[in-house]
Amino acid sequence: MAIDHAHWAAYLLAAMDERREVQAITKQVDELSVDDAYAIQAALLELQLGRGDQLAGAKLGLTSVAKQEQMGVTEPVYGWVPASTVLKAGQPAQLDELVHPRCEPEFVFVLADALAGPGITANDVLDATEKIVGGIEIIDSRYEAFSFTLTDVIADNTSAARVMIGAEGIAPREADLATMGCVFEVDGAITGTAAGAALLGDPAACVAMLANHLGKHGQQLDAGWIVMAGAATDARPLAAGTVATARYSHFGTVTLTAEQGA
Ligand code: OOG
Ligand code: MG
Repeated sequence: MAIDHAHWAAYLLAAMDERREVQAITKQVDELSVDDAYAIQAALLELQLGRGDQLAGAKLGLTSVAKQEQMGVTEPVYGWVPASTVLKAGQPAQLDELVHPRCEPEFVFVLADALAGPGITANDVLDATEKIVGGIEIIDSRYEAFSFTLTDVIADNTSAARVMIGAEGIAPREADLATMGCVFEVDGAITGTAAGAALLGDPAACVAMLANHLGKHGQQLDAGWIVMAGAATDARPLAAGTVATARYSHFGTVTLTAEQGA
């Protein structure tokens, strides 16, 4: 039977709004193709933009072995960053707005120019990049037990929930992206360490892959957007009082805290 994209988009938006887990879509339909999953993701974004949100950027996910092994999904995925999900520096995450959040460090590209695939290379990405900064993303799968297949997580906008971007950045060719490092600490304990090369060998190549993926759908990465290249370590639970710190070799330290909320 044909997949009703609008239905599943509304299903996921309700889970987000009501902060509750829902059953994975693939447990309820015979087959969910990658194209159907991106169509649901697009319909979900339309619903969010339709009530006044704006696009602040895009993201890759599952671009590192650490993440692929943690989630049991072995292909990269792409999603959107609504402006309402970008936290200001120092702004605590409110747990009452989230389902079962996790946090992870991100290398983030800030684009000076648009990137429209096909044919975009890592070099093109560097040419179009204003700066690269460090960040921490909060992912919050809307699915039960944070468990999903490839197409489920695509439909769910790749678990995107919040992101905090650090203030310190570097020019795109100021450092070797493969060896730039990140130490991720949660409540003072080091939970992961990684270099840029953890992201399919080159974070800029990941961004190129995203531009080329969007090109196939007649879309592009816009000037001024932030683009997350994907977490280089596995994600950690974010509970009330958690302090997550990502210490980067080139972008200083990004600290995220979580509060229970109202
Ligand atoms: C999917 C989103 C993955 C990343 O950086 O790998 C992601 C998930 O793990 O829930 O954002
Ligand atoms: Mg991520």
